Amino acid sequence: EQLKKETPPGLLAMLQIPGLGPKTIKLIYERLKIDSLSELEEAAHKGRLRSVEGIREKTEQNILKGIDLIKKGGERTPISLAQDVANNFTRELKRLREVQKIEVAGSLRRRKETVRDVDILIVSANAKKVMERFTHLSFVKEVIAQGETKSSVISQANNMQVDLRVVQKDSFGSALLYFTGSKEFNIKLRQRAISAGLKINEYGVFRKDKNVASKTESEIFNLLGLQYIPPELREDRGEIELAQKNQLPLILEGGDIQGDFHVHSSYSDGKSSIEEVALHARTMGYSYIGICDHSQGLKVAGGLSERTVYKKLEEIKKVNKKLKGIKVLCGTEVDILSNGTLDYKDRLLKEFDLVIAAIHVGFKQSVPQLTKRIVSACKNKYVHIIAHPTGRLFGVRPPYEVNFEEVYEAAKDNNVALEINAFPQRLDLSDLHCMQAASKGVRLALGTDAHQLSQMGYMSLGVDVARRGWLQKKDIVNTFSYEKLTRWLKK
Ligand code: DGT
Ligand code: CA
Repeated sequence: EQLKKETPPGLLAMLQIPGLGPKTIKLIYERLKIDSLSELEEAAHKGRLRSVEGIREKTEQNILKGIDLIKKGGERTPISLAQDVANNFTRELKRLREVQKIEVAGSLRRRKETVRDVDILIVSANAKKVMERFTHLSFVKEVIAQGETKSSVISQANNMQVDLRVVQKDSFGSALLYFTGSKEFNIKLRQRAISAGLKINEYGVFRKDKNVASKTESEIFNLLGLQYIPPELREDRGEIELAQKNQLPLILEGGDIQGDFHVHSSYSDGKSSIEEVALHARTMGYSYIGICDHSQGLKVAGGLSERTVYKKLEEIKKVNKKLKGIKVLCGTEVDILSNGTLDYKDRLLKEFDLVIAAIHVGFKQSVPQLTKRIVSACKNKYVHIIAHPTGRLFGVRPPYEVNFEEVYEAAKDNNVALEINAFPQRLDLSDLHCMQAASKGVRLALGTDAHQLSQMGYMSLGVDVARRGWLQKKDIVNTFSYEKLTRWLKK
């Protein structure tokens, strides 16, 4: 940490440029007083780097290429894409006989909604072989660094950086703990260790010079007098203090989920029939499934006319008669129109088992206008859930702004749940908003927004958000039994 402070951060950034090592960076820094990527880029463009010994025109071109790559890779990637990248690597590396253990660490293990780079840890007695394979995988675009214990590559998919570390079997727990982070969490943990007369690093926990815990994370938490802290909570938001008092919240688990409230069928813009969705829900172990198609105004998404709504109600009755072990809820994702009214009249809304209200138009309205629209939807006695409450889409549009205090209050007062939309581009509400909402006594409801059967698997991304938001079973409507749910739906 001290050396980091003494070194201009720009020099460390330069180290990420493929083929540019510390010696050359030092020379560039000393001769040309360059200590940032932007200055380096400018100098390379002007051909000024060539005045440093050992740098030729070709080197300059490579440096420019490398800077481009870093700029692209410097952006954060939504977790679902990062997970795909990680899976590509772990799938291949697992096939090596030399790999005894493999685990993803970093922000991906903490299930953060976006990830900068993927961190992989491997236990192996033959690091060299593992590194050879890693750097030569077919989907590796560039090798940034290849060393004995650490290598970094850029993956073709998304230009994401992937770091691999090979560690000793005996220090796997401490390495996993360290490289899972977060950095803030690590710092707090280290302070704790120090005040107990211990030293903690990626090799173990040391008393004097004796390594007293390093094999597993559990054994390290234990030694530090802490409950095991799930990776999703490791952000230094008070979890260490609670773990010390044995008071960590028992956060939601995937197995607690009894159903999905937000699936589209071929009645609107989904790919599958009601029965197909129901059967798939049953194989997922659910006891109920909410099929919410769009309302009439949303023509681009095949919104249902009043007549079609009645047809759908009839079909769902039939499917419920036919299928055992799964209850289908006839739902709608009704539009909250620009003027704040809903896209169906109350006399139609009351026919549905489940009503989700959503904003799909008029995103550019003022904060008070948008807030008022959501609040008035909460006040409608047939509305159960507000879908994707901030409307964000990663890489497409930022969240619209609302007055959250007012939204939480309206949701709580009217017994309306806020959705955790688990569709990969949405993850809306986010973890921190979930935490706030729950602390105000607001319930949350998970929905995948699936438009085809495989997308119903996005539920786990919603569970991740809930866990990062410290949510417990009691906060989540999807954990209700069918009986409890029907009581809740009647309001
Ligand atoms: P990101 O930005 O999405 O890749 O987030 P992380 O958390 O994966 O961050 P990364 O990849 O820079 O580092 C992986 C872990 O290594 C991090 O969560 C904690 C640990 N770590 C990294 N840098 C430091 C540091 O300067 N001090 C300490 N104590 N731990 C660090
Ligand atoms: Ca990372």
